[in-house]
Amino acid sequence: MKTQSTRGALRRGTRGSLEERIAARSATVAVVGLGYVGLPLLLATGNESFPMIGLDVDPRKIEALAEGRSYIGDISDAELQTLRAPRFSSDPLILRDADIVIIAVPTPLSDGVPDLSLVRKASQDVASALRPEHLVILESTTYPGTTEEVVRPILESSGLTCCRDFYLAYSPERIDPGRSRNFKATPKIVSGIGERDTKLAELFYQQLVDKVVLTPTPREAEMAKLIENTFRQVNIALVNELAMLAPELGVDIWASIEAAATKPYGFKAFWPGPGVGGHCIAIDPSYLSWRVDQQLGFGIRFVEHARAINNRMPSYVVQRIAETLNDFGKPVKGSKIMAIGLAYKADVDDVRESPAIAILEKLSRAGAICSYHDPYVPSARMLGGECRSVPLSAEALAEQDLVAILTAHETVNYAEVVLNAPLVFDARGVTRRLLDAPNVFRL
Ligand code: SAJ
Repeated sequence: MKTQSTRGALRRGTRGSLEERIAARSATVAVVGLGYVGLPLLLATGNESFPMIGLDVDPRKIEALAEGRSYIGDISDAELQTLRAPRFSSDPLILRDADIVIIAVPTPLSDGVPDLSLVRKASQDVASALRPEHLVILESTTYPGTTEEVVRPILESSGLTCCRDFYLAYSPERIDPGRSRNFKATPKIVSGIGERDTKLAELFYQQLVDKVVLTPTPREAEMAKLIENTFRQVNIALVNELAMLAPELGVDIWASIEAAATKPYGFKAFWPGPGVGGHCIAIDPSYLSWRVDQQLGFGIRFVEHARAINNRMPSYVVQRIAETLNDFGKPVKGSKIMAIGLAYKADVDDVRESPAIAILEKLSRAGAICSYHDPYVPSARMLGGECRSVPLSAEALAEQDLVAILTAHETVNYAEVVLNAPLVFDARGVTRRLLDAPNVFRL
């Protein structure tokens, strides 16, 4: 147990070992990449009294943070302003002042192939400032082998040796955008290249979360994250495929899933939708399938089929909307169609990979006159320009030919939508509890 005098000495900057500085929370923590993962992580370290450094290549982010302005929906300006003297910069050399450096940059797909360019760039930035006793942790979602085969060599290009001069670990992010899930209560998977690498990373995360889970090597930790998100992608695809078959079987898929969800064990409900957006579920499973294909020469058919099903949903929803209008003697061409919800999932402002945008683009190309209402998305670049969210009113709804519910934001009054819109196509099942109105059609 650290005596008060030791803690005091460590706080006053007496060096002590890295272990001692982590336990005393005097170790300076730098986060590279201040997006929806990095900023909450920086906040969590600041809340546990670690001195913090935030590094990002985007000067606008650095400027906003320096002024105490948050650009992440889940983090308020007030929370940012509680941080004790954080340092923000776009200059990698600031990392020399850190003891722990965490890389939390995006890992997108480029033409369907994993793109580790941002991880490589961040690793090079860290290598340029690497010094003995640095602990480097990768949090970005990636395929098994990345920490060891991609990050480690770049860091060792500094001339320092992993597990001897500096330490390297992997810990997948578990930030859940749009739901302010308790960071501390979410178990953290951790694994280092060597024994001390693991112990240092474990000790660090023990200061932030209630439960740290170790895996034998970083590969299992990298794989665990992909399993988590592939599980979601495959199960979402399953209910989407069943939703496309259900009408032919005369089945209300929503009622069937609701009934199945009463099973108290061995089942988790997933719900059909207009497609899978966001930068986790739509992307992460492809890292796994690509890696398997790269190493074994074949992809994971489950993942590839699931991706194909989910990617087909926007076209399927457009087809259903066209059929609904047709049943009422209205062609898509010239019809006024308003989308309720543009964000990729409920109660977030993020439109990346949003199926709602794909659907509006398709309808617009078919000649529909498209608009949208989204309380979280005031404007969006689509339909060949900048579109603004239309305020929701009885008049705005009544003048549509059809309203398509594409994101299930909690704050929207769906009864009002059903009452005033001539036709409603509900791709999120939010009208299930409403009166069975003759103008409502569901996925
Ligand atoms: N979706 C469905 N049906 C479902 C669930 C989701 O169509 O039953 C759609 C959503 O509308 C969205 C997409 O899939 O377009 C992804 O939704 P998501 O709920 O998985 O949300 P994400 O992409 O923000 O996933 C994140 C992930 N967190 C991390 O990767 C750290 C995921 O692991 C979390 O489980 C998820 O949040 C969560 O639980 O909200």
